[in-house]
Amino acid sequence: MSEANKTPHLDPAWGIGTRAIHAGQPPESVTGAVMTPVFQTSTYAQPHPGAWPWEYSRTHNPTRTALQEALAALEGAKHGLCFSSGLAAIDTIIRALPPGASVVCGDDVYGGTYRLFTREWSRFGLNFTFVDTTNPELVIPEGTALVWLESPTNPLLKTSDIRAIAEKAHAVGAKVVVDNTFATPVFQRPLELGADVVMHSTTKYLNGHSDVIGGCILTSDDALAARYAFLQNAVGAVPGPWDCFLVMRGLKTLHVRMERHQASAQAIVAWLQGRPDVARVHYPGFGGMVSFVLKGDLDAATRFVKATHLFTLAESLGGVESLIELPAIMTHASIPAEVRAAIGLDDGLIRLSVGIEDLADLRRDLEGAFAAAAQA
Ligand code: P1T
Repeated sequence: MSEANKTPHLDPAWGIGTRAIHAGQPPESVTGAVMTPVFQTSTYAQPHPGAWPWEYSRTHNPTRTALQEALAALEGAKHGLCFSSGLAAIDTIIRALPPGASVVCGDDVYGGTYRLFTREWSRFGLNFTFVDTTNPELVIPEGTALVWLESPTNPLLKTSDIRAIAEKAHAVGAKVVVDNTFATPVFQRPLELGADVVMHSTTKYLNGHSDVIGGCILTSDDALAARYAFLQNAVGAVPGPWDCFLVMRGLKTLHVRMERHQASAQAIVAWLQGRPDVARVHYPGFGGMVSFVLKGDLDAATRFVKATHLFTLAESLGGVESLIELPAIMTHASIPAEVRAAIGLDDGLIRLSVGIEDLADLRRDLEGAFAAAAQA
């Protein structure tokens, strides 16, 4: 082993920024390349049949391994596994359950999560109950196998007491999964709060540049990790090495980006709250996501989201560029209207992913949209 390889994969003393830049990513052993190479290969030459640790890239790929170790280090997990999308990661967690298992799920989740649970996995005899997990009186029934939390939620940005819910869940033998996509490990590390599993859509803040679809699962539970690793290989929803490289590259600035996303989001929230034409603002106090409701009808909200220029009208979130959307019509359209109404997801709710452009320019862009919305 060369001098270059003395860099540890992970020093437990490292903070979140150092982890994002170095964990799992020592200089490469052959050339000393500082950046983990893109091992763009499907297979590996073996000196003897079965005698090589690398056999096939669905099973293992060094670029993916580096990303998995980096992501695990960020969440304080022993194990990390990457998937071809956030939904593929979610699918793996549900697929790992026994037939007939019962899942308690937060009532405000990404529309694609709701669709996968209700329209696909329920066909195989799994039971999903949607509840308000922000309710301190929440009861986790005996026989629950899994509690699924988004905190903050998409798109209403509600937060749940992960520690209290983990205690209640564990008392009945249930595992707790937190979709930590909105918070990122910069602002919240659910495993430290008692959750068993964390998942992310790496498509969002972790990659941060709106050019990759990906997902990951992070856990310190050896048995669950072994089950997920089996499924990663057996089902095969793996990301390619180039996408892994891009997420790793994006990760290196995660902590710096998140500070700026948050500072700008907080400034925009304070400004929105002071406006007479805003009926309601949702913000959990941290992070870069904001949602709000205008005074006025759905047409006004539609005029608003069409009038911004820097805030691009698009699904997704968490990139350096600002995005705007109407969840009821776009990201959460697969949730039936009566279910959306029951949880307070108004048709006119506007969701902002506040990017890291200059705040004054973002404010001016929103000013223009308020003016356009007011012109009936
Ligand atoms: O898009 P994908 O990488 O498969 O991740 C799905 C997903 C999972 N969890 C949360 C909290 C998410 O927000 C998403 C994807 N969300 C959007 C595309 C969106 O605009 O809300």
